[in-house]
Amino acid sequence: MSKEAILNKLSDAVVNGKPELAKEGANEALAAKIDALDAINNGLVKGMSIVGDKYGARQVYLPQVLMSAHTMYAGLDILLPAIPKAAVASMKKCATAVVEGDVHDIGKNIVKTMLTASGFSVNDLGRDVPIQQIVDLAKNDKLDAIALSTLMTPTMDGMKSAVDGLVENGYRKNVKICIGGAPTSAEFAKEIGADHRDANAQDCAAWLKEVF
Ligand code: B12
Repeated sequence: MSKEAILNKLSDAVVNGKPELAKEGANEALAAKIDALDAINNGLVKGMSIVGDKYGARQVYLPQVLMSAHTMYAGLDILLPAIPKAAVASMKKCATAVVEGDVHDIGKNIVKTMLTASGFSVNDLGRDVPIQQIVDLAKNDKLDAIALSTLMTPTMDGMKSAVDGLVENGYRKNVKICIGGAPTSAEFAKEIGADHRDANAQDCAAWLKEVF
C-alpha cells in the first residue's frame, strides 16, 4: 500500500468513526516505516480537523465528534509511543481540566482532542479538579499552557483561584491560561487575569498554536 493510501485510510477512519480501521492503518504506517508524527499529523489529525470544521459548521453533531475522537485516540495509542523522544520533548505541554466542583467534561474532552490534534502534548487532569492540583502541576511539570473548563456559574471562581495561585507560586508568567464553557466570557477572562477565552475548542487550539 502506498504512503498516501495509508494516510488517507487513517484520515477516513477518523472522519467515519471507525476505530478498528484506524488501528489497522496505524500498524500499516509503522510497518511501512512511515514517520509516526507524519502519520498522526497527515492522517489522524487531518481527519479530526475535517470533523472539527464540520462540527463548527453544524454539519455533524456531538455523537459523531465523540466517535471520531475515540477513533483518533485508537490510532494515537499505537503511533504516539513510536514518536522519537526528542520530538515529544519539543512538543508544547498543556493540561486540560474541569475546575473543582464541576463534573461536566464532554466539552473539555473536545478541547483535549483538538489540542492533541494541534500537536500539543496534553495531560488531561479530568473533572472536579482541585485548584491546588492544577497550580502545583503547572509549576512542577513546567507547563506551557492550561485549558480550564466550567459549565456552571457557581464554580467559575475556581478559575480565578487558579490564576491567583499561579501568581502566588511565581509561575504565572511562564504559562498561557485559556478558559471556556458557556458561563465564561472574554470579559471574565480579562477580569480574572487569564490570557484567553474561546467559545469552542477549535478556536482555542488555533489561538494557542499561534502564540507558540
Ligand atoms: C450533559 C449535562 C450534564 C451531565 C454531564 C455529563 C458529563 N460527563 O459532562 C450531568 C447529568 C452529569 C449534569 C449534572 C449537572 N448539571 Co448539567 N448539564 C448538561 C447539559 C445538558 C449539556 C452540557 C454538555 O455537555 N454540552 C455539550 C458540550 C460539547 O458543550 P460544552 O460543554 O458547552 O463545550 C463546548 C464549549 O462550551 C466549549 N468549551 C467548554 N469548555 C471549554 C474550555 C476551554 C478552555 C475552551 C476554549 C472551550 C470550552 O467548547 C466545547 C465544544 O466546542 C447542560 C446544558 C447545556 N446545553 O449546556 C447542563 C448544565 C450545564 N447543567 C447544569 C446543572 C445545574 C447541573 C447540576 C447541578 C444539576 C443537579 N442539580 O444535579 C449537575 C452538576 C453536578 C456537578 N457538580 O457538576 C446547568 C448549569 C447552570 C449554571 N450556569 O450554573 C446547565 C446549564 C443546565 C441548565 N440549563 O440549568 N449535567
